[in-house]
Amino acid sequence: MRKLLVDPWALLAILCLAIEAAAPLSAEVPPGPKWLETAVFYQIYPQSYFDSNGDGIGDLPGITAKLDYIQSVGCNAIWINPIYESPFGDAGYDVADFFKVAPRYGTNEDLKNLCTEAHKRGMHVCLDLVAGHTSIAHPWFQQSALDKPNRYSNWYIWTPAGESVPGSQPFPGEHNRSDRYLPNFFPFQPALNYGFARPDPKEPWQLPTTDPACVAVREELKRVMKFWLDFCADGFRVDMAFSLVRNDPDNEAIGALWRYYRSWLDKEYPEAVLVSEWSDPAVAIPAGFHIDFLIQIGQPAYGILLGPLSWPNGYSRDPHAFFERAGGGDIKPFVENYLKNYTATKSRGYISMPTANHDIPRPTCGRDEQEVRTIFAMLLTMPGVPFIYYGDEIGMNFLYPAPDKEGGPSERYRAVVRELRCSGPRRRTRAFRLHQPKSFTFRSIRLGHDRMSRLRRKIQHPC
Ligand SMILES: [Ca+2]
Repeated sequence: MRKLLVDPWALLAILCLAIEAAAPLSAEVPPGPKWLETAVFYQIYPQSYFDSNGDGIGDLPGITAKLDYIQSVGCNAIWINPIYESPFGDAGYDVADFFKVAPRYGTNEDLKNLCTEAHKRGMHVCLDLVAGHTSIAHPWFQQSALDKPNRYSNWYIWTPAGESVPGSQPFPGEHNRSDRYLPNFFPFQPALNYGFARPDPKEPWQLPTTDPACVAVREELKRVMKFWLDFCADGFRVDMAFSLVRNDPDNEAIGALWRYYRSWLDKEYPEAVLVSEWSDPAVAIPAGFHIDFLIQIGQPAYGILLGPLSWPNGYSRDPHAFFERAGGGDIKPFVENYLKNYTATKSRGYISMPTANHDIPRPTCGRDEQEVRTIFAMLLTMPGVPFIYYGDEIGMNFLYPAPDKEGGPSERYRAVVRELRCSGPRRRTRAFRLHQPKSFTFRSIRLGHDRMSRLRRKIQHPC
């Protein structure tokens, strides 16, 4: 058996030398707000962070109460997963009102207070921007689904009822159109219509990106960003940022769309940042993002390194990851891919590899403390902006199996549709609120103050 703690460090040293060769000390600092150069983010999944009122769900006052703690870890920025009004079929990634904080998390004023307290401490607050879709409970979609044409009819992508378009969904209801809509992920997340880069002339339902409806959607997203930036936010992490424009094989139209937003931000909000869930830095950063996550989707780099979706099997993992004690992985494809992306983007933006996120098991899954410390030493000293998934700073375990409270596709969808069938249009929003879980529990295992102190030192003094 190969020894884990020899090969990784040797190869890490080789990687560092390669990065240094690719980026001499005189390398240009990427454009963007100055605060990004020293930012260390703390990602918070709000429902299972600190619960200030004891109702079983984490909330915004709870995050505010923990700002000193977050700062003590060495973090000076936070990204909060979606906090907007939602039926919570997908943990808030099914937004029903982009301009309102979900009552279970508090109020808009609670968010403003959180930002104020963060700014007092020199910290920054980024929100989650769910740009590509809404909930079927969103008023835009409910209007769009009506038989009678209206302003919102083409804000979503509707395919003819008699045409078999992969993935299209019916939306039953007494006054609803017979067309089918295209979801962006789960069926209850209809895709907003930013248009098709290359619409098929034989398919008139495929609108070009210049169609007035698509332009209206584009401008509405800008209005959402402006609302929160004026309110208190310092930027956004953009959910599925790659997904907005359809049939865009060269990424030209999606790149143009995000460059449009970035140009506007640079002019009106130069201190604001855009972080993409794209996992293709060579595309996302030229498209205008300050930071792109290199994660478990898209390119295989992060998967080769951590195998976040691989399963532990004794000292090995299936499929293999580089960070496994049995040493069955191979770091070369990661190094090649990382250097290719880094070389292409180092003067334009940042590549960030988080310790974990809300979509993958924590790195403690199937690993011991030595292994996790080795992983964090690498992730927190690589170029780019560090992102620490809440709880990783205390070595929180990954609990499996755990009950699935939010995020299931089929059962949840049926429940939501059932509710819509039973509700008149004016009652629908209230009906969706009833779907919020009554409680949310999250067990954590704190592994000791000494580990947290070591990690804190590593963050504050990475060299
Ligand atoms: Ca609470």
